[in-house]
Amino acid sequence: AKEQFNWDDYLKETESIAAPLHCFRQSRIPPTNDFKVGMKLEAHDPRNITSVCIATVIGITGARLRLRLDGSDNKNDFWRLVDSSDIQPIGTCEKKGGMLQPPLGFRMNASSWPMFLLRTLNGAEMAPAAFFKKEPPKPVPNCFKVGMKLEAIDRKNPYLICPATIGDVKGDEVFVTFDGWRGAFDYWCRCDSRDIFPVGWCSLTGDALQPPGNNVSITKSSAKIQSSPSKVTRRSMQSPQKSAPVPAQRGRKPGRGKPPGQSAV
Ligand code: MLZ
Repeated sequence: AKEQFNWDDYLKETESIAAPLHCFRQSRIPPTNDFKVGMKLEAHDPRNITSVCIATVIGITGARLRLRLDGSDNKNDFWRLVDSSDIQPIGTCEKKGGMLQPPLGFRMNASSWPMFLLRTLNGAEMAPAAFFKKEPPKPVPNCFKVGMKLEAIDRKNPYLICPATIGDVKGDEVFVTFDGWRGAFDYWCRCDSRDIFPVGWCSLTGDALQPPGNNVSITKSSAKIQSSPSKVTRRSMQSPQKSAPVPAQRGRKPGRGKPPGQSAV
């Protein structure tokens, strides 16, 4: 059976430390997620953040919601924490004197928006205001340091939360590097991003933390060509910027496609 990823062991193996809780814009105890699939709410359109749209909860994962904008397609789902300031109860926009907007890429003619809005809200199950939690305050200075470990959303596969390492720090920004993926998924973000979490977050929310990249690929696809299995494990556990450059795929059979850990999907 595949070994389960364990932060305590991993931190020891990599001789690294977890980024302290106070570095993150996350509540110390993840907010409870009371939402149910099918409930509707207001959300900022991720592709057009000035407009507030109607969204439906399509899925629940840990402290996050998988959302789809009403009138949009099924190719642009997005995930938000229940304490995200991007979401609010239905009625909030109107109370503030705003108007609900059709999502970018509204499937119908723009002129049919008012009627669509009436129909989509008629008889809808609206998420109660108590389900929305207050967004935690911004951490004051950027206190991340290079080499610190964290859990981060893979922005190319936003349903995934993966073990990561701070690769660089510049002003208010941090470079998030995904362990075992050789840079393919890395990104810069603000230190107060809602996409990064302290070590242990997933085990508190019940999310499935992904194992580091090479760990899986190497043991699966090239175990036979490695001389020492213990070396495989140790290398796979190193953070990307610490790992020795990977030798040209020695002993790899030709025509097997990309080396492990580099596939984008
Ligand atoms: N489908 C992809 C997921 C990669 C996830 C990487 N996260 C940092 C793959 O398995 O290649």
